[in-house]
Amino acid sequence: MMNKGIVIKSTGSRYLVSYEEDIVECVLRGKFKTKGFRHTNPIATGDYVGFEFQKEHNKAVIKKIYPRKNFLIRKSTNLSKQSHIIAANIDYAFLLITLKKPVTYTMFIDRYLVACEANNIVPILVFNKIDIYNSEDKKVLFVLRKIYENINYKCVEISVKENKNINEIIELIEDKTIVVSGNSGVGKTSLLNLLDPKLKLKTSEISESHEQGKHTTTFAEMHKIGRGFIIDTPGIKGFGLQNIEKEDLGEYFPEMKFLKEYCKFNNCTHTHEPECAVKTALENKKISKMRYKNYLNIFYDDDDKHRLDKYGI
Ligand SMILES: Nc1nc2c(ncn2[C@@H]2O[C@H](COP(=O)(O)OP(=O)(O)O)[C@@H](O)[C@H]2O)c(=O)[nH]1
Ligand SMILES: [Mg+2]
Ligand SMILES: [Zn+2]
Repeated sequence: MMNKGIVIKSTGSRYLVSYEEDIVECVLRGKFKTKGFRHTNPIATGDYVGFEFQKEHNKAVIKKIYPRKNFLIRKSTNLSKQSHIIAANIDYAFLLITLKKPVTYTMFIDRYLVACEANNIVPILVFNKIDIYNSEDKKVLFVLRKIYENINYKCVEISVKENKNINEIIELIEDKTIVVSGNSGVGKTSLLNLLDPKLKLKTSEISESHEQGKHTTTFAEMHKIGRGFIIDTPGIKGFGLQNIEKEDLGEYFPEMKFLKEYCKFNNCTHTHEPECAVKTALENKKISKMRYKNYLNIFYDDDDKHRLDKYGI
């Protein structure tokens, strides 16, 4: 009989599958076909799989992988053109943002949002460390929230340190699969530890380059939080931006997407074209200038791999 579970950890050939209240160790047997994919891992964390128990207790074999609704991918750096799936079937991507210690730049936020839109993942902006914000920071936070809420991105303000508004996070998690991203030091690991003190994951202020280096060899692991799952992502490098055509970039900025039909040219890129509805909206202050600047930055610098690396995308 086939059972359906969700892969919470994959370590090469063995998979830990969450099934009802148990964790079942599964293996893959024989050749496993993943049509149209050239990934180093045929099954990823977050995959729903069908498996059968074997005679030996607590051993099981994966027989089926269910279609993915989305996935986060990391390109291999070697020449094999293979890629590694970090996580699959993500309901929400929490982007942890801090206005200080460290500063999260809006360029980073907007690149991340574009990557989410392009990969069919719903992002949620989680502003952390509100305990250290002075009145000036709070003003900035207010303005930022307004910009992003106006284009329908959900925003939450929390303090992991002072346990503020964590109930909002818990309500969002519910029975969902969530990835947590953000610059090094914004509190990703601290949040996970707060949500489940049993985890006792190591927090630190390690440098970004060190963190990226460390993560290139490890696999993403999901943690069960209530009925949901949460993944502390090993970086979001290669999270899809390089596959976006310039002409399509506007599709991933919601405020531009909806205006495009009013531009003179139906393939308007909102850059050099006349009678552009996006530019009119900018002049009338209907859309955010900051977002438009970031749009131009992505539009013109997309080929610059080093710059993308700098942003960790
Ligand atoms: N003041 C303050 N510090 C925090 C908060 N959340 C995390 N930190 C601290 O920020 C540092 C980095 O946290 P960590 O969880 O390792 O960040 P990560 O790199 O995103 O996993 C640690 O020293 C945490 O104690 C918060 O809400 N307020
Ligand atoms: Mg961490
Ligand atoms: Zn236009």
